[in-house]
This record gives sequence, structure tokens and C-alpha cells, in this order.
Amino acid sequence: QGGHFSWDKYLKETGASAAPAHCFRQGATPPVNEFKAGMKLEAQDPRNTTSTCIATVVGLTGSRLRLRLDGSDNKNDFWRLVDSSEIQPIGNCEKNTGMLQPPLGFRLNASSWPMFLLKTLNGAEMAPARIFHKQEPPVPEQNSFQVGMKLEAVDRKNPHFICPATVGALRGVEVLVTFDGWRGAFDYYCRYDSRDIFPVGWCSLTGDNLQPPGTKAVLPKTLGCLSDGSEGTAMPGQLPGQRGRKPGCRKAKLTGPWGQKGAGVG
Ligand code: MLY
Repeated sequence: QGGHFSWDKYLKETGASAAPAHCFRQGATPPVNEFKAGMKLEAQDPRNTTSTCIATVVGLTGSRLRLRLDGSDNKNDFWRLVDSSEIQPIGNCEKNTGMLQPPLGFRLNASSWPMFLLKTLNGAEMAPARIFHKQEPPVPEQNSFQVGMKLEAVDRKNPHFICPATVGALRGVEVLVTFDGWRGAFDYYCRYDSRDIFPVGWCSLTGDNLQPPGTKAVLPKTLGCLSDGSEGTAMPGQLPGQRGRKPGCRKAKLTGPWGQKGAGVG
């Protein structure tokens, strides 16, 4: 899998540059993932971040874990980096005088939580403390992203996907993540120190499957649709407001050497 997407070729094709590693809150090398499917740990409930719940590792992808909260359904899985501070070994919550909570949408009566907790932990394989990472990477001092820089980013609507992306805009400490070859429905703003964005080459280091770009052409505003790179001045016979856009160019499909396997064009 992985299609045949090559950042090397793609960066040359697009004339773009990769956001430098120091822009990101990620380790110089991806954190080692020693977790195994079935292991249990403590995790913040993503839908109710003040509660700490029991989660089971239901899958592994690169440096990330696919987690499911015990007592929840299988429709609310979430992904966390192994060095996330939102996951802890079992026992951590109580050690800090907290109480383990049922997940939002606990499928049983709330009164059965204590018994459920007892049973879910009984005989469970608990992820050993030594495979957790001591801390998250340091926060870079400032937002040093620039518009146009390329990166790899989690598609938050389909968080199992990591995809090629471009910085579309900057807004203080925030970065607009736009997905290459998709028209904007998946774009989002995040803080520059978000753990959902990675430097170019991250997936190839972790063994994650980087999605190829979509096939929907979105042309840079500054270039319009003109191949000469100008913004387009009126051509003879053209009405005002119809500045040199080649007919049909909006619908242009990108067919690059990077293939299009994986995401599906759904
Ligand atoms: N075909 C699905 C998945 C789209 C994924 C887009 N990402 C990779 C930016 C859909 O259209 O929802």
C-alpha cells in the first residue's frame, strides 16, 4: 500500500518547499511504539476532556495508537501518538487522587460503572509504564510556519488518514491546514504546536501509510489558471470580469506521478 506517492517528485512538480522540522511540536525522530493490540491504559475522553477513562489499544499505526474507551461503542475510536500526555499507565489517575470515569455515552446504567470497571480491569493486559514516553516534545518558541509550506497532517474528519497538506493561511498562533487535491471540506485551523501535523517524511519514518493527494485541482489564487503565472489581464474580446481564465480549467483533474490509491475519491 501507500500508492507511489513520492514527496521528492511532488515537491519538484509543485515547486513547493517542506516546512522545516523546527516548526513542529514533534520529536526529531518519531517516538518508538512498543504497544500491542489489547493493552489497556488510561486516556482522556476526547469528548469530555476532563475525565480520565480506561482505553484499549485496538490498533497500531506508526507512532500512533487506535484507542477505544472501555464501556463505549466502536464508533468513537480515536488516535493518539504514543508520546501524547493524554495517555497514561493504569494507576496514574488514582495516584493523583483522581477517579476513573465512565466514557461519555457509557452503554450501561451509570450505577453499574464501579462493577464494570472492576471487571474490565480484571485479568487485563495493562500497558507497562516503561513503554510510555516521559514527556511530549517541547513547544517551539513561535509559529514559524509560512503560507505555502508542505507538511503531513491528520485528516480530522477521517483521523486514521495522514495526508499531504499545505499551509493555507496563518492567524496568530494558528495555521490553516489545507489538504492537497481536496477542495477545502477537510481544511482546519490548528495551533502551530498541534500534535496532528508532521514534517514531510514523517510517515515514511514511522511506517504509516501516507495518503496520496486527492485529484481535485485547486490552483493557487496568485496564479489563477494561467500557465504564465500572471494574474491575467483582459484579452481582446473579453468582457470585464472575465479575466483570462482558460475555459474549463476549474474542473481540471490532477493526475500526477504520485498515484491516487488509498483515500478513495468518495
Ligand atoms: N472519500 C471520503 C474520504 C475523503 C478523505 C479526504 N482526506 C484524505 C483529505 C470522503 O469524501 O469523505
